[in-house]
Amino acid sequence: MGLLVEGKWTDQWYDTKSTGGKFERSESQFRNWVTADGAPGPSGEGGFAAEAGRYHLYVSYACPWAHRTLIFRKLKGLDDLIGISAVHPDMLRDGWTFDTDDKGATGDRLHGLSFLRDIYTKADPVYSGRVTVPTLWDKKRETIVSNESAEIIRMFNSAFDDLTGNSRDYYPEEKREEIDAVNARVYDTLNNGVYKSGFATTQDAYEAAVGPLFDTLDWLEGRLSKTRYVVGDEITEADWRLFTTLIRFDPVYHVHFKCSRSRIVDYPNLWAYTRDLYQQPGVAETVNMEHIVRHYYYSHDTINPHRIVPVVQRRDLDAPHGRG
Ligand SMILES: N[C@@H](CCC(=O)N[C@@H](CS)C(=O)NCC(=O)O)C(=O)O
Repeated sequence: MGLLVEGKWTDQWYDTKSTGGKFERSESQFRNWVTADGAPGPSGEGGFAAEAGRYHLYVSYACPWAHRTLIFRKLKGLDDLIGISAVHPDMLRDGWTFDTDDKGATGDRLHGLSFLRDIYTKADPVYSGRVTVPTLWDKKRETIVSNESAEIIRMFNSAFDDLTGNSRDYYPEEKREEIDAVNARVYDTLNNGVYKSGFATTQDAYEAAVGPLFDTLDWLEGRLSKTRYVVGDEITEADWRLFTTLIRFDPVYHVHFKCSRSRIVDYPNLWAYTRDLYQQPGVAETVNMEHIVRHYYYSHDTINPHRIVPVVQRRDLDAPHGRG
């Protein structure tokens, strides 16, 4: 695992020395927006109009951030408009690769390149920073539109509606304030909280992450005892952002990232809710449990130096959820 420094690949792990053992995620750098007419979005520059076949999405099936974008692509009927390439689940010295010796790893369908970093240097030959999925590529301007999943899902939610005729809105105006508030807590303590727990290199940093993490799960369990979804009885963006962490929790985070106080199956509402979301049309096919399990245990040798991939318990995600 490494990063690009002025376009050159340097093999280095996350630096936690300068932060007292804490894992700090760096900000995504490509922040343009695809919009219906190409007008600029909330950040970056304009000129990225929604068009069928113009954009290509680079993902890892293992990654919870990329998973959000796969879900929105599916739910919003964008399969035929936006192609995808999926990286290999092992992320080692070269970072994400386009090796294809694993089922589900497609290679780079667009350019036939070897590494995801090649996509970044194609967009910016002197790019410095992490090379992450998801990455949304514009074939027309030959550049990266965005590598920020929270923004890519917002684009997918509305920018292509005129082309698909699918106007289901997962971020409705009247619920935005509440969705944003839930997202903020869930992001900090849970989506990113599992990483803060797992990558902490001091006891204090670990405990500072894992305490709030389980407080949030307890809080969500309470909310889900009252409403079917986290913000009312309709599915919103907040549910999908939560789902990609919940689905990885028991097989991966509970063990590998030491989020060990409880499992999701120990929470009746959260567990039924996870199945409810999993069973929504199109969602199951975005979940690749083989890549999820393989990626984490095999790639993070600082926390699992022998790269033993555990035999995990298989749960029946298709079991009736009894909600709604
Ligand atoms: N803020 C980004 C985070 C993406 C991210 O960190 N992806 C991970 C995979 S789960 C990655 O590609 N990591 C590679 C690295 O950090 O070098 C987003 O939400 O899109």
